[in-house]
Amino acid sequence: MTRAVCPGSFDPVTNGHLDIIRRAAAIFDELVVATGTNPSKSRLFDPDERLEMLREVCADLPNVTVSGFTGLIVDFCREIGAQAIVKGLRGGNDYEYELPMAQMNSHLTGVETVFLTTHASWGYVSSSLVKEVASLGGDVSALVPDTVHGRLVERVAGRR
Ligand code: COD
Repeated sequence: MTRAVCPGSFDPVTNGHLDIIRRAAAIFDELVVATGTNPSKSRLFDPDERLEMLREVCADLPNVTVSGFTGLIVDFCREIGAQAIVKGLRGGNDYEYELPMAQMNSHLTGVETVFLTTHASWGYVSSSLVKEVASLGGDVSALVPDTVHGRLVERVAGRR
């Protein structure tokens, strides 16, 4: 049985993330979507809210579970017996950022990183840009799942 982890901040989960999750779920027997915290990024939703949104949008995927993690992603993979980490690539910047992490994770425990290229529709979508546009009143409804859009609009309105 193959088990993989799809880690990210998911602050919030976008249609780009969800596309990667769905495609990875079609490849591996089990997929664990794992929310961590990236200290270099500012946070809009707290960890429990991010988990709740992920659970809502992954509810129709029977081989996907959602979990939080702290510490090293390789330790989480070892803890749950995952053989691979799945990441999405939108372009050269993602590759430059992800390559050393994949190599470091391989060095630490031998875990493989599998890269899926973004779908053409979502290559420009990031959580950071979605948050920025929404906070300035722009329409991001086509870029995030409906349930996320509702929460996002509410959250940024509360901060204006
Ligand atoms: N299309 C395709 N892929 C996408 C899209 C899109 N539109 N948007 C994002 N992605 C991909 C990203 O490239 C990334 O692979 C993944 O989705 C998650 O993205 P984010 O932005 O939600 O998450 P990050 O990059 O902030 O998450 C970073 C982690 C928390 C996963 C990382 O920091 C981590 O592993 N931390 C644990 C500590 C650790 O082990 N550190 C040592 C690493 S060597």
